[in-house]
Amino acid sequence: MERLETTLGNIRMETPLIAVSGIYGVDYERIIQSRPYVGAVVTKSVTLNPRAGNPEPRIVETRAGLLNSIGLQNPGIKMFLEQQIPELRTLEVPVIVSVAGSDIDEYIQCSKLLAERDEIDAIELNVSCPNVEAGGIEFGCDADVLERLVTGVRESIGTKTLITKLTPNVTDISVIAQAAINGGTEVLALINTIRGMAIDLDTQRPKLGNLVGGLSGIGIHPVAVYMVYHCYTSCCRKASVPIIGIGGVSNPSEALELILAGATCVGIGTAMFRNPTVFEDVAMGIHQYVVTKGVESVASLVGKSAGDKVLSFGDIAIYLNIPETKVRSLCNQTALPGRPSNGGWVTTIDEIERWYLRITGRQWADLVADGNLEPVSVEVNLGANISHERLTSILRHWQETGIAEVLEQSFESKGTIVMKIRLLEDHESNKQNLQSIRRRQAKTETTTETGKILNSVLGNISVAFEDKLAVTTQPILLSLSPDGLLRLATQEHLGHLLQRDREIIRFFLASYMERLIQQIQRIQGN
Ligand code: RRO
Repeated sequence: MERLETTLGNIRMETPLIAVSGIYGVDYERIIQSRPYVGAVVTKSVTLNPRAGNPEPRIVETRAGLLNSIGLQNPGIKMFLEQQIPELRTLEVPVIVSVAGSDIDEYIQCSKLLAERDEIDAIELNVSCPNVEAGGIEFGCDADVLERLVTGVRESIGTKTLITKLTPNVTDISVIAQAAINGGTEVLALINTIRGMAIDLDTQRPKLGNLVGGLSGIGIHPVAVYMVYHCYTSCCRKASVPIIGIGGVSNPSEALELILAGATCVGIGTAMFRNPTVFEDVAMGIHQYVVTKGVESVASLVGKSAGDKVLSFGDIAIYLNIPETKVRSLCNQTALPGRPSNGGWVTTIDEIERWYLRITGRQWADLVADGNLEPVSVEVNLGANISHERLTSILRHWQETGIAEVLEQSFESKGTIVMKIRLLEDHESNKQNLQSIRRRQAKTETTTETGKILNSVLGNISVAFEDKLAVTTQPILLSLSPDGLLRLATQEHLGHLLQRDREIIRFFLASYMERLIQQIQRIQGN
C-alpha cells in the first residue's frame, strides 16, 4: 500500500487515515487491530488540571449521528504524562496529543510539557473551548484570539508539528483558518462537532445532561466536505498548509470526497463504534480507487475537485464592460476549457487534460515541424449537427481526393469520431498548407476576430488563437470542425504532444489570469 503513504508536518504515516480525538479516548484494542491501516492516533483532549466532565447522559444517538457533551473529561496533564504516554507508545503508530484550555497560558503550559516528550509526534490544539478571559467565547470563534493562542504555542514547542483543530460553529471558517495559519500552525484539522440538541418527548427535557452538545457522524459529512474545500481554496493551498478532513467518514467514498476537496489526511471517529474494520475498509477502498484511476499516490488526489473559482462570466462582463455573451465566447474559444454553463470556473491543469484541448495553429505547426504529424490520432468533436452519413461521405471524399488517408476510425457517440489520419503531402492543398504552416512556425501572430478581442482585452498573449484551425493549419479539420475543437485521443500516440499542450496551456492560463486580474484591478481602481 505504498501509494497510501502520507506525510503530515514531521510525521510519516502508512496511510492518510487518522483515528481522531474520540468521545471515549483512545480505543487501544481497536487501533492495534487496525494496524497498518491507521496512519496516526489523536488522544482525547488533555487540560492542565483534571476535569470530571459534564452530567450524564453525555451521548445521545440521533438519526443524523451522535450528539455528545462529555465536557472535556480527562485526568489532567500530569497524570496523562505519567500513565498514558507510555501506553500510547505501545500502539506503534504516530501519536498526536490534543490539548485544551481555558486561557492561552493553560494551552502553552500543557503544550510545553508535551513538547519535551519524544514519544509524542505532534500537538493538536482543540480550540472549541470557552476562553474564560473573554467571557466564554470559544477560542476557535475569535480570529484575533486564536492567532495569539497559536503564536504562543508555536513559540513554545520547538520542532514538534502543530495542528489546530477548528470548530465549524462560526460564520466563515476560512477567516479562522487564516488566523491559525498566521499564528504558525503547520496543519489544520476540521471539523470538530456541530452544535446540536435533542429533546425527549416524554419528559419534554433535553436528552443531554448538558442540554446541548456536539453532533458527529453521518449528518455532518457534507458540511465537512464543504468546509475543507472552502479552507483549501481560500487559504490552505496557497499557504501549503495540509488539512486533516474530519466529519462523518464511514466508507472509502466519503474519505475520498474529503481528499478531493483538499484534505491530505482523513479523520475517522464516530464510525469506529459501528464498524470494527472501518480503517481497513476505508484504506483498501482508497487504494483500489487510486489503482483504478491510475494515479501514483493518494497525495496526487488532494484538492483535485477544488477548482479555482475566479469570477463568474457575469462578473467579468461587468468588470470589462463587454457583453456576457462575448465573455462566454472568449472563454469557449480559448484554451480555457470552460465547461458548458460552468459559471466561470477555471479548472485545474489536470482537469484540463480531461477536457477539450484546442490545438492552436502554433501547436499544429510545431507538430508538423517536428515530423510528428504522421500518422496522428485525433478525436474530432463535430458538434451535434453532423450526421454519421455526412461524416462518412466526408471521409470517403478525403480518401478519393487523396487529401488524407484514414487509417482507423470509430464512432464514439453522436457527432464524435476517433480516427487516425495521415495527411498526404502530395495533395495540392496539403502542400500549400504545410508550407504555410512551416513558414508560420513559432509565429504568434493573432489575426482572427477572437484573437483581436482577446488582445484588446488582455494584451498581447503569445499563444496563437485561431477561430478556425484550418486557416493556418490544414483543411481536413476545418471541414470537420468549424469551431476548431479537437480532443486528443490516446496518450500512446500523443504523449509527447500532450506534454507540450500541458506546457502551453499552463503558460496560457497563467498569462490569461494574470492579465485578466490586472485588467480588472485597473478598472476597479478607476
Ligand atoms: O469533551 C467534549 O465534550 C467534546 C470536545 Br473536548 C470536543 O472537542 N468536541 C466534542 O464534540 N466534545
